[in-house]
Amino acid sequence: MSRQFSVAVAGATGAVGQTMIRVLEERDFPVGEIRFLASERSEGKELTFKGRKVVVRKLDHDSFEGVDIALFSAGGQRSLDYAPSAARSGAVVVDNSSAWRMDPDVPLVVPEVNPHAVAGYRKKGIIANPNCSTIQMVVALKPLYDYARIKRIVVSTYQAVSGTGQKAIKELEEEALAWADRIRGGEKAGTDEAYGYAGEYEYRAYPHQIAFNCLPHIDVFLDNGYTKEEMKMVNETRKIMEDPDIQVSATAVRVPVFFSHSEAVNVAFEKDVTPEKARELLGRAPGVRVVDDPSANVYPLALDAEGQDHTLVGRIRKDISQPNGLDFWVVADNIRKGAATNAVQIAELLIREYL
Ligand code: NAP
Ligand code: 12T
Repeated sequence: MSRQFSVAVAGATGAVGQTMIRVLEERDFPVGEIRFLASERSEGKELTFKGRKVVVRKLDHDSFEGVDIALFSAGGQRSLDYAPSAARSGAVVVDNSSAWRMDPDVPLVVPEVNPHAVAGYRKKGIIANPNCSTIQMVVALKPLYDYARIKRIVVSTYQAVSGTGQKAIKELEEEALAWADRIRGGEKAGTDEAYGYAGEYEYRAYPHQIAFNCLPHIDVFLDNGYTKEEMKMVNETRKIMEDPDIQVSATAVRVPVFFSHSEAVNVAFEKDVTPEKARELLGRAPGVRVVDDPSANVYPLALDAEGQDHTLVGRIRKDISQPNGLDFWVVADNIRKGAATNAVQIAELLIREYL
């Protein structure tokens, strides 16, 4: 029988953790023992893995004895506090938070783009999973980069609330249901009373109502006027593509969508890439599906990407404003390819090539 691995999931009760568990099952990852870890709030709760009940334990420094692979998605602070303990216990950590991504001794990996970087896990015992918005963008850019190099990227994101976790999913649901109640209760559509909360509601996940709104604000604002989410797209793209000269400017926007991030991407290449060439390159790129027949109303949609693992690319067209430019639209499930699936793919690469 081929080798089986002891796997721990830290943050098992969360939006990403729950999906990670389902992805391990679906992909038939060779799991021997499984450990589910979360906060003390979840201690004793029962989750299932392949039909068996597994009791959730409290994440602690001694949680990783005998663990081969520790998948972390319990927030950046928990990654900073506990990933080194897990590594010291002999586990290889695949971390979903932003805590370790820019550490020069931690590889930042998208298996379709820089699988060789996994080897760097030996330095700290930690591999970082990139930000969801970065992952889907570099999956689409890699085949184009290999053909024509990239000088500059201008990207605007339309990000789902699930990226913020379970409380934000609930918040959008509650805001939408409250709106429906007000409309049914006779509030006139189009009035502030029907669409907004007019101060009666305490926002928890975001500083403003997210239902029927767009918030140009994801993660915290930095001194340069960008948000941390936007700067992740700049710095992580350079690290994953191994090209510090790529210029990136990003605007990250939260939209009232439950699952899947969409992105409008504008790229300046070093040489011309026709839309036909781009469709050909993307058509045979791993992890990509070209969905691009606008005359039949066919283009990537968040609802179509939801629940699957491909990065969908469409609306591919020549940028009329500059030489060697392309515009396109990229959509992927932020919880699957943007987090859980990418992390499990990294673990698969690790056990296949290194453990
Ligand atoms: P979530 O739904 O809020 O879940 C948070 C998880 O962390 C829960 O399992 C929670 O356990 C656990 N947790 C919180 N505080 C803890 C503590 N003190 N000790 C142990 N466990 C604790 O959030 P999520 O969306 O799953 O996100 C979780 C992490 O993944 C975050 O670090 C986030 O940055 C990262 N993430 C990454 C990407 C990406 O781009 N790759 C995308 C989304 C999220 P309880 O249920 O017990 O509270
Ligand atoms: N703030 O992994 O709010 O760095 O959508 C991912 C998603 C951070 C991250 C979000 C975030 C990350 C979000």
